[in-house]
Amino acid sequence: MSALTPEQIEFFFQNGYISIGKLLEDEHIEILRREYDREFAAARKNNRFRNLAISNTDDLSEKNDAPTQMLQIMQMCERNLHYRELIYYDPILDIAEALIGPNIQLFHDQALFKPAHNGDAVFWHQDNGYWQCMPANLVSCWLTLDDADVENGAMHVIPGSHLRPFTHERSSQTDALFDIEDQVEISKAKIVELPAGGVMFHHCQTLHHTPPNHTDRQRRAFAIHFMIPGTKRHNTGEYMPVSFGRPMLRMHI
Ligand SMILES: O=C(O)CCC(=O)C(=O)O
Repeated sequence: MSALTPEQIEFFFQNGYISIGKLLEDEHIEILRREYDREFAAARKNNRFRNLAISNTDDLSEKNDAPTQMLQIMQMCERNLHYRELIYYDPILDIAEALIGPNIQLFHDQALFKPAHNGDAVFWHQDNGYWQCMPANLVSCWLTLDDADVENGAMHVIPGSHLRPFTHERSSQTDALFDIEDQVEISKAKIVELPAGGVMFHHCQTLHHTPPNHTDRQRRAFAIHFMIPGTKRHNTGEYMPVSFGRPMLRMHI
């Protein structure tokens, strides 16, 4: 039986996102919080994280020390067994299966941390503006370890924006993509507030952004990006298959 109702699946394909609400048990959330904090503490010592903060400098070498912080660890599943287990968590994969079918491969995962007080925004973008994948049918599970609301950095989406790609210009200095807010009909934005342990899914072309966190509450989030095997990625002028080395999460062949 599908993890989503036909109405939920239709909502996703019409709007490009769906909010599921709380999916993780409290004990599981506690373990993931502990491990998240441990990994960020270790990453800070070794400088094995990135600060995506956008508002201060275009120079990547200065970003990790920036006064505003939007911290990212890529591939938590390669650093931590609890996050390795999470990418195989059946209730999440069941939803992914309802959206992209029974063969599911990991594209990548990432921890996205907005510390209290100085957590920076993630500006408006489509994930596939960065990824350049084909077919453009990847889906992401965005999971929060803290209550996420409009004040501390909840997800904002533009319903229906997944139906076409938008042009993303790239910085020649840092390779980062520029904000495309000028192309976004912000009045159409929906805010997806979630409790700790809550998840939402979005399509890889859904325009989304998260605002800064000026509260005294941190906002710890984790995203898992799922693809179908055989997905290709634009690379130096042509589409090349994404590596078969990425973990196969479900296979029904
Ligand atoms: O966690 C955030 O603040 C942004 C997440 C995001 O942009 C994504 O999951 O694609």
